[in-house]
Amino acid sequence: MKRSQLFTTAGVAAAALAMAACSSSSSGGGGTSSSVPAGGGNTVSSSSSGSSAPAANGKSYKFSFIQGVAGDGFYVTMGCGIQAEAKKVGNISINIQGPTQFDATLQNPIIASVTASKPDALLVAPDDVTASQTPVDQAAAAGIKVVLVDTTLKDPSKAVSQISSDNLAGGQQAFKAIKQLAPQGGKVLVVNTKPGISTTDQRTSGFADAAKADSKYQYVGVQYDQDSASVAAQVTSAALQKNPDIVGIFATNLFSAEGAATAVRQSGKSGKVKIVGFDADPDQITALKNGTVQALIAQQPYQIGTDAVDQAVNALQGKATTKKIGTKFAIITQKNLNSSASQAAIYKTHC
Ligand code: T6T
Repeated sequence: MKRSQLFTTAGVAAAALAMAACSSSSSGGGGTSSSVPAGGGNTVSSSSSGSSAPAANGKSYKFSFIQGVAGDGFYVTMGCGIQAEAKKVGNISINIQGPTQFDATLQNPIIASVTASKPDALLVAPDDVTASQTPVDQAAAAGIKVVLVDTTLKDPSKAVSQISSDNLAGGQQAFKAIKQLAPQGGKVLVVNTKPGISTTDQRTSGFADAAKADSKYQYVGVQYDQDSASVAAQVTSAALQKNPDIVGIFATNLFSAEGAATAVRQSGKSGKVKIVGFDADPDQITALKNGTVQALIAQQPYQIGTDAVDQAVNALQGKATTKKIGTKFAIITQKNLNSSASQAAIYKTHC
């Protein structure tokens, strides 16, 4: 897999922000023309077949990808990587489904029905570290090769591989970014999805621990938005009313960042309250351009997708797998936004 050199590791991310230079990324090669259409019911699904080129061992495979939530640019982009890699390997059909909300009670029945359909591999972003454990374990017990993409479980041992960003480090880097944007210090807030999502919990911990350890800053806690931009806007507005002297907000994912940006703009504090958001979908990029958001930490969902296919194929062919793969971040700022690398790091709305 190609990994752009412009992708920064967490360790150099803050320095990259300070320079506001080319710390951004490419999300890899182009995707297939297949897309994930919005559908009715509580799932969104699509299928696409790979090319007719045979897999290395001459077999054809059926893969399922279950997103954390449908209609999220992060998982759409991951699906593009999955489909492109499946096409490259050949003879792999891909079925993509996701719940309409980031909620294990909606996702678990999808995992169960996919398990019943007996795919060769299940690439899944579990919605809850605890509540998703049983259905994912049942898939593995049924002989399906499970790859955890993005989120993880309390016990990930049944998976042949898990692939994600280093989310704890991501939260720490977000605090460093806030420090550079608001060097005078002051109150800082986290806007997060909901407890139990491994990724955003880790980002929050990374940020909170770093903020609490710095006496110039006062951590005013976390507000939960249920992975909804409108709830994120409401809770951010309320927090800004309660603490009008907040200097920085870390929004732990795409919808949190969109909602936090709306609230800061509506309060007339754009540019005064600094926002660092995880992820980089087109709406977040608009907020960055408008000056409501100062920095976006883009992940590599496309890369996670291509790596996941490769790990599943390795497992199916009896080859060694890599138990844990960490993908990188890119920091996008107004200054580097127009670079081709930053443009390539923006999440896709379709493949
Ligand atoms: O930030 C990503 C993903 O890493 C997280 O697990 C859930 O939220 C996103 O999908 C963005 O909305």
